[in-house]
Amino acid sequence: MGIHQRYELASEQYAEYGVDTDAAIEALRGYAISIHCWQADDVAGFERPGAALSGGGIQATGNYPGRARTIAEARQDYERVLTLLPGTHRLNLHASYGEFPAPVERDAIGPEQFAGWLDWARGLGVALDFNCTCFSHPKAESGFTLASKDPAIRQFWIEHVKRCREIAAAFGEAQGSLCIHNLWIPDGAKDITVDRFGHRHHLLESLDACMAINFSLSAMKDAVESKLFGIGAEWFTAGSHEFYLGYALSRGVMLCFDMGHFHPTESVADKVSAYLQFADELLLHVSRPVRWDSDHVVILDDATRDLAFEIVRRRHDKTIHIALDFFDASINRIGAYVTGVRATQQALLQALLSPERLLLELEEAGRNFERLALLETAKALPRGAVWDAFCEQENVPPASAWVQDVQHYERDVLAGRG
Ligand code: RNT
Ligand code: ZN
Repeated sequence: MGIHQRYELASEQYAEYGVDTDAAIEALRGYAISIHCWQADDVAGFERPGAALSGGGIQATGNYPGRARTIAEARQDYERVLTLLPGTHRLNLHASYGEFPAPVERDAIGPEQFAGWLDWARGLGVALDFNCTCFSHPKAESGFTLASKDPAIRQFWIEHVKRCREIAAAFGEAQGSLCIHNLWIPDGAKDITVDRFGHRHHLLESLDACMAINFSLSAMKDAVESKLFGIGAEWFTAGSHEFYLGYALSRGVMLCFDMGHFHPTESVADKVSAYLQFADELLLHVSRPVRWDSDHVVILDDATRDLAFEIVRRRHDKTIHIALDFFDASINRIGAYVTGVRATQQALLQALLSPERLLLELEEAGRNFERLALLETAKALPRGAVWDAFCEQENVPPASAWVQDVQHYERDVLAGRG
């Protein structure tokens, strides 16, 4: 049976539960996902030849062939990824991915090093987001950057973040679409830290110094990303959830929830409606922590699905920005990207196809068994047919066909990369 026929049948089935599949597809089209640049090259960046992820408490494990070694290769990969994704998405750049024909220190970078990215992205109709890079650098080796006790180290990173905010603002102006600048720092310590207050107070003051300049809020907005622990920073992490929760709410910047940055049994989905009682906007790093903040490729698991429901159910005056954050170096990286973005979209689709009106009626009537039963029934409705119809409308391969395309790319392009 063809995609169209399967879709017609699925539509009828959903209609029995009061769900309009055309409307769900239309809504899904509206969700832009900010695709992280760092899966293509294992978070190495292109600051200098042979750059690699070092320190920072994060790790890309695996050695699958085909890693992008240059900006040209990375762009080639992103372009291929985009051909396999329905919808219009964004690219999330890190400061260490600039174009540096000659070395430029991180406290001296500017929009110049990213003009090529902007041109390239404009050509593809893709908007950019941005991140400062406070790791993989000699001045981060102590484990502390903005929360360091050394004023010279703090000053260096403050200057870097200021430069990055300026780059984000330049992106936003040029692309006519808000650029989010997300700040994550690795600051923390392996073992019992006596002066937690001192480090956190430095972090607070550093952040205020970073944020001193106000840019147009239609060009750029700031987000701050909390974390529970890092490798080698198991005991103390300065930028914890409570720290940034307080910072975001008191300074009017966005909070970023990364799904890997909480205790393993905590639900990030549950945090969304709590936080949005006090703020209008937040950023998500959709990721898959496996036993730790492992940044496995996002799949359609319960955590991703629960989060998607919260995104779809948000109140209309609230904004949730969706970004991805995973880096698996052990599998085909183009396949990793497409799997992760499609899984996130499929989670959103599942939420958009949920019989919400009926569920709410049952809930409000106290019919909790019936609510549970309907939730279970809805899981078995044929959303795959709706997904394939969406892919077809968007001229990208359906679920059954994109893997082959990635295999061809591996054979024709990736295999030639040393
Ligand atoms: C690290 C944070 C952060 C990074 C990227 C590369 O734990 O999740 O978002 O993954 O900046
Ligand atoms: Zn993250």
